[in-house]
Amino acid sequence: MMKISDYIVSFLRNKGVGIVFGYSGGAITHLMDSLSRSSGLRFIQTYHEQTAAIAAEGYTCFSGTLGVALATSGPGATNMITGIADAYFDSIPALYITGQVNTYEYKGEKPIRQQGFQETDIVSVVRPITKYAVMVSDPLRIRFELEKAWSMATTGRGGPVLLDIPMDIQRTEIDEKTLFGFESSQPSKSELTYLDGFSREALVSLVANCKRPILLLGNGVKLSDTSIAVREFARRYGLPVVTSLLGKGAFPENERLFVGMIGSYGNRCANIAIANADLAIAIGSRLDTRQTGTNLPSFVRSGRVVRIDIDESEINNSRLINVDAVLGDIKPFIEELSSMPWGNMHEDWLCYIDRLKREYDQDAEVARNIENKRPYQVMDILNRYASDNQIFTIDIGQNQMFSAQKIRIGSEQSWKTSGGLAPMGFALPCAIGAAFATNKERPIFAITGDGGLHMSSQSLLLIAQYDLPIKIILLNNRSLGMITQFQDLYFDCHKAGTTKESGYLVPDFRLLAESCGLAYAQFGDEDYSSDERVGRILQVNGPVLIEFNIGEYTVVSPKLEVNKPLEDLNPRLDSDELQRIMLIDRV
Ligand SMILES: Cc1ncc(C[n+]2csc(CCOP(=O)(O)OP(=O)(O)O)c2C)c(N)n1
Ligand SMILES: [Mg+2]
Repeated sequence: MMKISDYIVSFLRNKGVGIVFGYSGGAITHLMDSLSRSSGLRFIQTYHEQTAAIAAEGYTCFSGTLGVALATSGPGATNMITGIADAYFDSIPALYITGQVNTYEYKGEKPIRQQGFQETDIVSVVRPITKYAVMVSDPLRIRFELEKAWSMATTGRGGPVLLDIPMDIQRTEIDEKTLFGFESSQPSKSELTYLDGFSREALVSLVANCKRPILLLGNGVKLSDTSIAVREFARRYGLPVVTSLLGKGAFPENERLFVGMIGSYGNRCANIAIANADLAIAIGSRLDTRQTGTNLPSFVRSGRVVRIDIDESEINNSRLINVDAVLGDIKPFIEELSSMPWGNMHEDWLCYIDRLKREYDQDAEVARNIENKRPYQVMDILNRYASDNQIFTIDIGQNQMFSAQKIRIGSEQSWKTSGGLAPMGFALPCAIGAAFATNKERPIFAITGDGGLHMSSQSLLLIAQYDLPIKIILLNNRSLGMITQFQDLYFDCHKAGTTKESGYLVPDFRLLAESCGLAYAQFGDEDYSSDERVGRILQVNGPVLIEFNIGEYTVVSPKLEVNKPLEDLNPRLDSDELQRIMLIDRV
């Protein structure tokens, strides 16, 4: 006989999980007790359930197994929602376990709000943001539900799952031999399906006739672990590469073929390149508005977009009209593409890309359009001092876009940020998950703004407590910069809740760091263009919070305004200059 909470622990251990993140509470005490008595599985108390939920995502991305986070019923469970939603929108498998009141206390179908203390129907709450969520109210189903949840999280397009386990179920003694398992009814698909009249022959013809091909790499490339295959394919045929915000890192960004990140805050050279392409192969990217802009005809202006995606619903939701789609896994698609007649290296096109990069890469952009260069100079320093296997985790706001536009991810480095939900306070918990997943062996830069750091301040203690190899890079502009830039553009510079004058303050981060026993360094309001002192601190072992005062007025450039063509980013190029750099007519 075995207690169910012990059974759950042994299930997780057998799946290779080494760490469980979470926060205690009455309804989860049995599982916590089992965890703390187990060997080979460590519980990390995260000081906030949101930290646990996001750390689980970071753990998944760097561990090869699933991140697991647990919380008690009611407030513990609701505090995890932000992380769960984030995992859902960015397709990250993770297992969330919540405690629940005893089954005999649960209100069930009664038309009341609550019966047990801290009872909350978390399963109904998270249903739209999970791939699978269920309350385990029959002890005999525990094995089935664990296996089913694990399978749902990891097959097809990944995502979070939640098991809600009442206290009396956690403490039930069961005979393992009486438990039944889960058999996945979905056979894993390896064949490709060409959709809506598109065919392999049609793709061959596009490939054979294109003159300006480009690859657009999305999150799916990284999630499916196909970066290496995609890189080899791109190099073999000399195909230029752009990425989405989440696809960054799928291709080494210091190679000639890499053009940049596209989208609303894309590198100007990359947006112009994809506007001029005549064949864009979009791999594992859902082509959302932040990538294509809202002026859809400007996305691959006179050519076709061929997309491969694992999620048919995403394909059916396409807003672009020049798209052909293939449903299936990336690996066989790359194999198929590799066998097609790509012809010669497209040397004219590559020379054009070289020119775009020379004239419109982020260095050129900053030199030309940015007055306060400090945030971008910090990025230069990080590029200079990053280790070959550096992990970058990035928060939300201007700091995210400074990083995305300027950080150059090398072939063994990793980039992780949030795309769909984009919750402030993401970078530190994600870095914590990554640090535990990599056994503290890879150095991490966690880049954040003042607002995001304040929101995730519980993480500071955790980082110090476990001596995690995380350098927190704080870009402090004493404002919610991303929103002030929006207010400047659309509200006549009127600020509301985003600056000191409009009611937004920042704490003294030195005191905050010191109160957590975390090393701290500050760089004042100055030019960081060649700062070796920063480099020295970045190279010291162990965690540190490095605060950069970057001035209160910071601007991300370029930025695409609503309804503007993709290549016509703000600040806008003079129309003659823009037409001169375009290969095709803009009308
Ligand atoms: C939890 C949450 N609340 C609100 C927002 C909306 N939002 C997006 S960026 C931003 C400002 C971020 O400020 P800060 O962290 O200081 O970064 P900065 O833009 O100044 O670099 C806000 C409020 C959000 N993304 N997440
Ligand atoms: Mg800020």
